[in-house]
Amino acid sequence: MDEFKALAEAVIKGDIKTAVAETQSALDAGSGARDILDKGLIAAMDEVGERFAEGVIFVPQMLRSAKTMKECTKLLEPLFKEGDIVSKGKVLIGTVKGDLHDIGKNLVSMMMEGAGFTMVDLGVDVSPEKFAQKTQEIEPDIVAMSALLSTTMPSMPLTIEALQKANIRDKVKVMIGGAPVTEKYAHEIKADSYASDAGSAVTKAKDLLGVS
Ligand code: B1M
Repeated sequence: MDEFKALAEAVIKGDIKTAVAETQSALDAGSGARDILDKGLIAAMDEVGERFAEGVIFVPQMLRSAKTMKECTKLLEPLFKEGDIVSKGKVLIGTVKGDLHDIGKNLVSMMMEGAGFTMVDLGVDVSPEKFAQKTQEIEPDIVAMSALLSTTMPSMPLTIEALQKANIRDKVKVMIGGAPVTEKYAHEIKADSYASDAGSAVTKAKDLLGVS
């Protein structure tokens, strides 16, 4: 985090103006978008999470940091585009029911779109029924679910169940991810794939569909 200390500190403080300026000056100085994201922004959000868990900061400060990160991410977004216009596949993505965390999901969506996938984003707090209904409607190749809370993870197998009930489970691949989610959990609930971060979500999605 040292290389991007001022940026990380601004994100932790929720100082949007400074954080955006620091992101821009890191880009101007030749830093890679991936490094800025991983070593600056995500590292800062991990610190925010730790401070929250320790009771040093509270929900409003977490929200402010989240808003700050989102503003910085806007500057990085164009740099994740691979410049490919042929769609690699359609992906329906959302954060599961009861869960309002969307930064990680948005990053996954942004990187997948940049890599050539067509993304349909259902937002946050998406119920199993909504995932199933939208899957029937838009016929995606992949249904991608994000969860950040251990209490909302059970909505993932419920969504798979809803796809089964609607007789469409075998028509789509299911990918899951989010901080508390693991590869083991993906096996347990019979998801087709798990990705630990936005970059590997792209690789895993390509593997699932057999595209390069
Ligand atoms: Co919340 N929160 N939060 N929060 N929050 C966590 C997740 C927590 C770990 C903090 C902590 O206690 N240390 C904790 C969860 C504990 C647990 O269940 N294990 C927690 C809690 C408890 C809560 C509340 C319950 C707090 C309260 O109200 N008392 C509440 C719940 C609200 C709800 O959802 N119903 C809550 C609320 C919030 C805010 C709204 C204030 C805000 C979210 C704002 C927003 O997203 N728009 C917030 C934030 C910001 C966080 C932390 C600090 C940061 C999350 C984040 O954006 N990280 C977080 C602590 C932490 O994660 N370290 C915390 C950066 C982001 C890039 O990473 O989302 O992990 P992440 O995404 C990664 C990977 O996980 C992966 O790729 C991404 C990029 O590499 N990934 C996927 C994600 N989805 C994927 C999907 C894929 C593949 C990969 O395939 C489909």
